[in-house]
Amino acid sequence: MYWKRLVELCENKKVFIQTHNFPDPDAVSSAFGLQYFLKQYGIHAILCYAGKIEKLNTKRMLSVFDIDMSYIDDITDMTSEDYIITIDAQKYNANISTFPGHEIACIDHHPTFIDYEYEYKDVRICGACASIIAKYYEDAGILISENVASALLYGIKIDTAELSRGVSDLDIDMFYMLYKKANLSKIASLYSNSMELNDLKAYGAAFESITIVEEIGFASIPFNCHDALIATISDFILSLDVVECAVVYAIREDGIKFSVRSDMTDVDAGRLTEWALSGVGTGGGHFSMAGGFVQTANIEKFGKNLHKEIESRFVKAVNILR
Ligand SMILES: [Mn+2]
Repeated sequence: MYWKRLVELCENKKVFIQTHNFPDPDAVSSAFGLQYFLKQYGIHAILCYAGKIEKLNTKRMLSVFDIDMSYIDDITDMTSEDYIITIDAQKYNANISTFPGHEIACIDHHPTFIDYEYEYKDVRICGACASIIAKYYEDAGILISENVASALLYGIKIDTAELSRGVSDLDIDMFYMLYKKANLSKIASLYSNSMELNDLKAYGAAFESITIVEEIGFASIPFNCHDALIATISDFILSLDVVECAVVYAIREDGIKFSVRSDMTDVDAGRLTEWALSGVGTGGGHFSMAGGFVQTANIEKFGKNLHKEIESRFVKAVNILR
């Protein structure tokens, strides 16, 4: 009956559901699923985010599932009295902006890095936040619509790379439950036409630059490229048979953005990235996927040969953490 506490908290309040910045399919579907869940109890929540919805398939989710999400600048009436539920993200994380409202609740599937006293906290380590939201329906005995089931299933599919990454029992159970209720052709439509022509340029640059050292594949993109695309390219490079770990980075105006993907069973990708970038930038994430960032001012710390230095930092970090 844990969810009742959330419902009670939100009664007669203005409620916002905030995803992490640059929301991905899991964040969007979880926020949408929670919005619909709360609606069953007469609570009308508004979905909001900062940053951009970058990837084409995430943008298309909004029309395919009829999801209404507001960019923070378009919300002019949020006050400190209003309640915020952070979803697929936690307050004080680097990937979530602070909005005027009061963060009373958090539902997430990532480990907590900085504690915060929410009135309601539901953090479970699993493959997708959408699985946690699907469980709310099951536990509360609320009928899930075909549309919401489809959105949540898509969130699980994408965040777990088709049930191949970071999967827990909860993900499997919810996948099975949602699969029977979802509109599979709607989901299939999100897999076709998912790439923009400009994305190909980033793929091209990454392929040109690829090097492999001790089963780690390194690739760089020497121009502005959004986070989601760097991550997709990193996933792609990990699929090479000779690669156990992929490190892809883009040199952008604000600094160097890293995306790390790993199949290694003995090294945590989040810790690896943190180690490799220590002293120059920040890094962290999950066991099999992580991100990192180095500000422009610190790039010179890598010395003359940026790519070589990045290679040696990651190789060294793997050997230390092993
Ligand atoms: Mn997620």
